[in-house]
Amino acid sequence: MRNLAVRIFLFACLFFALCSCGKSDRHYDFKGRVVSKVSETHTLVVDHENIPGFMAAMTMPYPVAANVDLSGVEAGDRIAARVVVNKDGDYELTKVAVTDSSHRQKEVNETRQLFPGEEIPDVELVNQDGKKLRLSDSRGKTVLLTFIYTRCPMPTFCPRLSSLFAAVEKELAKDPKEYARTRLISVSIDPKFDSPPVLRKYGLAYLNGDEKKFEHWSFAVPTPENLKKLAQAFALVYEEEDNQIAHSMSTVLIGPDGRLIKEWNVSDWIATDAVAAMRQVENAKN
Ligand SMILES: [Cu+2]
Repeated sequence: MRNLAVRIFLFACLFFALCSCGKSDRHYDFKGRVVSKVSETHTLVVDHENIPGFMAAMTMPYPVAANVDLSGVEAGDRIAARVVVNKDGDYELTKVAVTDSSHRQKEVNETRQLFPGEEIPDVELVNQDGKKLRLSDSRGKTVLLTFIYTRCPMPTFCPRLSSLFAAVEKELAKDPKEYARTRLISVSIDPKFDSPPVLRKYGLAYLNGDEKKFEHWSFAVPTPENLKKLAQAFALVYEEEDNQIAHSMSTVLIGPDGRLIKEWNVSDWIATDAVAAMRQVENAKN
């Protein structure tokens, strides 16, 4: 869904860039529903109607002009807004008026796909030692998290992701400071089969048998309900069929503040990409 939206969005941007050369700022008034408010970045994620001349109907994040007060706007609100687009194609909302707040969400923590900058759901999992692990336990660390299942027979899927993680693990271990500031988590999408002992055995194969490294790289399994929450948040699709699990891939980078930074939906990234992205987070912090 989102990939399609992003593609349409990029196409719209390109189209806009091509036909907007030399023109001055343009503005469009539209209506929509606030999916989420990201206060830190002063951004609204809006599910909006078609905006003729600018953007097809879709859900996407909009930066909001600094002088617009968002304290009275919450997820679920229907809004009327104005988007101003400058000649470079940059855009922001300059007017935001709540037209209907009766659908305002009381539960801010509803699960749905996250955008960068949003807080990840703090679900509980059980790690390879049978101990409880919460995603919030990693606050203060930069976390690379992916989804796997131990029985996965597709070389370019889970085995590939776990090999990539092993390479990232090795690279991070070269610098003790970096190692201390980072964590890796492989989340099983197979709660039925991937018990802690199964995960432990699987993990050791990627850690050269060094069980001390589980402190840095956890293999954890959620309950089916919690898995559903995580999968929604990270746009992961999985379905059991014929004793296997057909699934998409999602690897996410989570900042020390527990917010989503970046995601990869394929396995064509290489370990150095992830390590570079993790270092960038650390550098930004200092
Ligand atoms: Cu797999």
